[in-house]
Amino acid sequence: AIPYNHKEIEKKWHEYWKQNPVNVEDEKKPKYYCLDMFPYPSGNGLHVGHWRGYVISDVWSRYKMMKGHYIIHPMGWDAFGLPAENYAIKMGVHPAISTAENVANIKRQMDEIEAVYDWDMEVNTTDPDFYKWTQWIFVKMFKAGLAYEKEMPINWCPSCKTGLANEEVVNGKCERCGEDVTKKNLKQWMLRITKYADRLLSDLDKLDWPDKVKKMQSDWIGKSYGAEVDFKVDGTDKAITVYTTRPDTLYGATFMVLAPEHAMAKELANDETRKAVEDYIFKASMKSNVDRLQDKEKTGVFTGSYAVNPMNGAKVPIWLSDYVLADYGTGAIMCVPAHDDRDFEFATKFSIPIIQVIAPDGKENPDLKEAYTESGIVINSGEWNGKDSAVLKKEAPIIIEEKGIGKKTTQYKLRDWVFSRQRYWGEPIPIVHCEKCGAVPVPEEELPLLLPEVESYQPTGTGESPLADITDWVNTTCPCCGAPAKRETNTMPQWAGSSWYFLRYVDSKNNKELVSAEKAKKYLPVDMYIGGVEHAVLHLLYARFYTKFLYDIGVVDFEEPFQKLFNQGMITGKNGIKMSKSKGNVVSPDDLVRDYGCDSLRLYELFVGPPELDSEWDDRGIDGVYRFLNRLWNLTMDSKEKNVSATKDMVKLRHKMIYDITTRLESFSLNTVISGFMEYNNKLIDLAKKENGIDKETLSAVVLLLAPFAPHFAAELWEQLGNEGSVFDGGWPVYDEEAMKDDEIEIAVQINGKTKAAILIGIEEAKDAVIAKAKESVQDKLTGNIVKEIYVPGRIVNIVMK
Ligand code: ANZ
Ligand code: ZN
Repeated sequence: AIPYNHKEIEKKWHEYWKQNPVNVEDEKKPKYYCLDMFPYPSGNGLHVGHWRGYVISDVWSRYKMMKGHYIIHPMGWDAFGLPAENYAIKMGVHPAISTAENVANIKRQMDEIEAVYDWDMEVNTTDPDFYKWTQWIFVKMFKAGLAYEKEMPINWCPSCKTGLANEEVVNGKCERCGEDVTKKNLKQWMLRITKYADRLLSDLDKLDWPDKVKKMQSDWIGKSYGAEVDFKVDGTDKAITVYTTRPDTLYGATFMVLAPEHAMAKELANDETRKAVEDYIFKASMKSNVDRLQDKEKTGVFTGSYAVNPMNGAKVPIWLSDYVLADYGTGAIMCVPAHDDRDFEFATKFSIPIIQVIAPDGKENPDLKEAYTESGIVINSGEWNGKDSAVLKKEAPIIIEEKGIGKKTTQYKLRDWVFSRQRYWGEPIPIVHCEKCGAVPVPEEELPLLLPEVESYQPTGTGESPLADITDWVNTTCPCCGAPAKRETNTMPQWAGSSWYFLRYVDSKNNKELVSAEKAKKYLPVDMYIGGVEHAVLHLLYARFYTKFLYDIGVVDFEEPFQKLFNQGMITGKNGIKMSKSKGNVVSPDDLVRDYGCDSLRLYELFVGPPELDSEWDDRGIDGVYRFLNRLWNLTMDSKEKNVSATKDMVKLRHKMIYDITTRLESFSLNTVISGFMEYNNKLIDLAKKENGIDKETLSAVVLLLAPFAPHFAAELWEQLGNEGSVFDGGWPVYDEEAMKDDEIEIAVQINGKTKAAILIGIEEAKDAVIAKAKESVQDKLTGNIVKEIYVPGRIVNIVMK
């Protein structure tokens, strides 16, 4: 028989499928949209880690295709952003040129994966025909009041020389380069994502996503209930409003703290405290939010003023401290040191009284060593004494509202999205600044507003984008009144294009609309989205926000872009170290494809470990899957010549295999699918030895099941077995539960409760016959008087002897 020759077979089918695509649209077929997170076209090309996600999504697409769907499976390029710009700065090559080169190279590498991408749908976020619509969405948001300008201290990366969104600051460091993030006061374009906070939170319930990711999003949105309470400033007619989630502790408020940026901070100072107060405010302005929250030792300054606790009239000192953030709640808090850790620390350091108002047993602890943050019985709180604090926590906001000293509130952690970047390689923000008309959007029919050519891409570091130097471009006229005006010179963040690209694939050449209503209805939304978990908050939150906005303005008729989400784990080098060029541990797929073939590499990408977990790459492991393909090949070719008919055992094995592979695949346990193939292959080989071969129908079933995983191999064997048409039109095999059933089972034979033997019985065999068989199997041990014979059907026979 002919040996398995991966080179010839893969070449043959690769060329054949170029002419005869397997995934063709058919009005009768339901669509299934399986999306990969599109890559950034970096100059380093693809390594075996990148292959993993693409193989997983291709296997899933081909499986759905064989189940009768027309597959939307597109690919494109997320090509704006810092790496291309940094490369341009270093090499003096325009980012558009290096990007195009990288795209061509990666596309060639992707061709090796043999994924069923529809390249007619391809998009590139830096293509003016694409970013025209990125800008259009911004203009629509501006008109809807969702894009606005605001001067405020924002996160600033001194190394990337640009402002960052809160989502891009991870543990106080720049998500991109790892540099410590500082603050800079800049006029920014902001997107009012907070207006969508409630919908972004409640719609998570509709999604078939990993719980971990949903939790990350809901934590980030961070909805909490509480109250705003007004404290009068003693000796004035002014009040300071605090935000609290613990109004049940109001009687325990022994001081108040304002953020140093609070509007009233300075006026609370008196001649004695003024100098210290102003110094403190200045120092705080130099720190980032994360530093402020993580600082070990609390700092603060007493303003010299007092506030009046509205519940009991007590006068409490007003302090400033940077552990209170200006842009959360009201920027002012009432402090309850007995029940809040930070307040406890602060009160201890500055010798402020601590009053306990909740106790687990209702008894005050005169020697409190730390804050008690649990619920309990209310004490030291006038008319509230004796209540359950958990109940009071819910009642207090209503009581506060009735007393007219405040109101109940809902609060979110989510902040508006800082949307401008002071960098070159991004979509220009389509706004013109006119002295008379203010910020005016570029008319929709004039989009795209092209990114002009520049001499120098270098970020200026001053907070202005390199575009600011191109006077010809900057100077324009106001679309509104015609007077001389200036263009906005900031660009959009890298996330702008990726927030909506998945909508464009299905109508990528439409120059009149972002996507036609007809195509949107027919092909969208995405049924399955596959990519890395690192995007859990950033990209996935932004994309959900954009989709909801486009729903609101009638572009699409669904509110959630991605029905199902799968996050694959990373492929790492030895010892779990991330694969990267700088670590020198990158494994290139090219040699492996040459030596073992695309099919073997696809199988090994899945076999290497559970797809949702990080897995260590070991080149030697690919041998195992290669050997498996060879053995299956030889079995098929041998059996084909012998042409045996199916025995009962073959039929049973066939249905068990279909059942096992399908259920494992459905639950995304892709590594156990591959090990399952290997186990069944061994069983088939054993059976073939006994029966002189395996029947064609069973072998064809193996080939069908294997087709999504090893497409060339399966297509070739499908043909070799003499089947008609394409293996991908063969339909997904179905199992018959009756045919799977074993007709014999093994049960234990016990004497006085101790197992002595095992016997095979028919599943429907009668009790008497089973007991007779059992006795026969232990005949030599039946030396006494049998007093009882017990049969637990399908399990054991127990013979009781005296
Ligand atoms: C009194 C109190 C007593 C509080 C107590 C907590 C425990 P979340 O759940 O995160 O919303 N807080 C309010 N605004 C703040 C700001 N701008 N910066 C720093 N802290 C602020 O937390 C809300 C709680 O955090 C509020 O409830 C407030 O302290 C504090 F035993 O008020 B609490
Ligand atoms: Zn104007």
